[in-house]
Amino acid sequence: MTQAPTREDKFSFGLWTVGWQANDMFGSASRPPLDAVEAVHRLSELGAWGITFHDDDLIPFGSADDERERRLKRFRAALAETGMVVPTVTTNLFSHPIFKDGGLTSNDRAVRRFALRKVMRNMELAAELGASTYVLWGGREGAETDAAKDIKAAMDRYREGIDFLAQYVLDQGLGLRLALEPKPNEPRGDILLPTVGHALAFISTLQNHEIVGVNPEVGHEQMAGLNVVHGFGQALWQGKLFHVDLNGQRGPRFDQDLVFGHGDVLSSFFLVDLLEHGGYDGPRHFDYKPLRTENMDGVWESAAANMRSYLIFAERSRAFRADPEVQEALAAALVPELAVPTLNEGETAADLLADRSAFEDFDPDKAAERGYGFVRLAQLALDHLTGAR
Ligand code: GLT
Ligand code: MN
Ligand code: MN
Repeated sequence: MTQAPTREDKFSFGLWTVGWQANDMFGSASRPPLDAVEAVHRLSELGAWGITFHDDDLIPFGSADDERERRLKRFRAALAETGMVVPTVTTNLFSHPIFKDGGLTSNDRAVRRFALRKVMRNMELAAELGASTYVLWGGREGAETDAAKDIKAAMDRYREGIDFLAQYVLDQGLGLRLALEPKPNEPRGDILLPTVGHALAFISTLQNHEIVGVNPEVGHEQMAGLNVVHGFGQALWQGKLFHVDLNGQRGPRFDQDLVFGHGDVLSSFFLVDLLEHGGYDGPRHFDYKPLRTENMDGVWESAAANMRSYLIFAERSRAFRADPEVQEALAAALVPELAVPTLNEGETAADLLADRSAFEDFDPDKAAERGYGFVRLAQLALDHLTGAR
């Protein structure tokens, strides 16, 4: 039986997820607005540990200072009452029409300056609430026509913006790390930094690259037809997996933001296996949209479903790894051997050239006869995942 979620599981939710009123391209809202205070209480009751938000989720764009304070006071009280934490905060640089051509990479310089100020202001709030990660999703940083955007200039401005914000964090001692969230398209026709790979390459060009990493989202990588486990895995390997957005997606199409596990089940299983056993210790953050068909009961049902899916996969992954037959199959498939360096310690090119067994006496045809047994392993995984074992 899968355990109920606890704080130790570090499950967190965006306020914009359970709070989504389900207004889409073709229809108006199907649910009432959700008070942030209620969201904190309900998520806490369900066993979540943290809540995250965009500035505008909590304090509507353009609110006067006293209104801002009033809302923050209620929110802080709800956190104090429940013990819920705010591990991560982000900025909305995509809803207001001012950002229709982007925030940090808008062609309009005044918009870029306004965007920086909006992020800086919210970073201070993030630090004050104890957050350690600041997510930047550049949903409007992009274009529909290549005639409209000088990509090299846009990358210069993106780098200028992120480096400036990272420097601000360092100068002010805000204690935040920045996590860039890739997405290939939607709402823009094409978005800059479309995949984990693009984002990692971009980060390596930054002055302040140490405090900048990625916040990959399951569905966004799958929209680009990519393997999520590989993307998250490489980010982890590079020490750049600062945060994760877990959800579900069925292949390359519009951003579905399904409940985690309700998309590609097998990939979700291996992703949880990676997070649980690969050294990731950050929040398990869900960024999904409760289906438009659901009323508020369904919203809470769906929030619980994300955590339940994760815990099921974690439990199945432990069972998979503990199974002696799996261990034997892993060994037969030489999975552990990949951890052995290809060269001996201190071995030089001359040493390798002198090793006749590596080449002159090596029989490629004989070696090619071996089967790796990967299908057996894949089936063992499926057996465990489905509870057949
Ligand atoms: C928006 C987007 C998400 C991002 C959020 C952070 S906002 O809902 O679809 O993937 O994570 O800005
Ligand atoms: Mn996301
Ligand atoms: Mn998404």
